[in-house]
Amino acid sequence: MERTFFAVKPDGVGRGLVGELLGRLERKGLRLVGLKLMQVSEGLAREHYADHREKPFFAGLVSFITSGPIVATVWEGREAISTVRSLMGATDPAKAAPGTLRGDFGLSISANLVHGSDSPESAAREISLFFRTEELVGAARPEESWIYAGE
Ligand code: 3AN
Repeated sequence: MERTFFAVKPDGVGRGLVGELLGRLERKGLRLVGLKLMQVSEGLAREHYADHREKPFFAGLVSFITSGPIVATVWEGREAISTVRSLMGATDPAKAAPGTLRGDFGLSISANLVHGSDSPESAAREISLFFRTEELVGAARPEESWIYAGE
């Protein structure tokens, strides 16, 4: 069982796509264990995107993610990290396959709707940046495993 961090960015919230985007993960069979609508501070944004601080688009990343509310979530399931990444589609929505979140709903590379952790290390780091332990609920309940695909 694995956990991953997933966020609907300000463009997804602003366009009214929260239900659609989270619904795709729910219908895949992932279990929602953390959820909050929040305004990201500049400090949190810089920490979240620390790996990108040398990139030319770093300032744009920080200003975009702080430009409006995001929906921060944590999901649990078998191979949750790679499963969410494949549901998201390629970073550039113009190249993302139809059927993926970015392939179906996006076109801009900077306003690309969603973020998902790309490794176990980034998942652990991002979950703890955005959530306190007590805000996460729903540790695996084997007796309900028939509800959730892949457990
Ligand atoms: P992903 O979000 O698919 O993990 P990363 O980690 O390579 O992609 O990039 C982080 C974020 O930086 C992307 N979600 C996107 O918003 C932004 N980004 C990536 N490449 C570019 C680029 N060439 N120009 C502008 N923004 C970019």
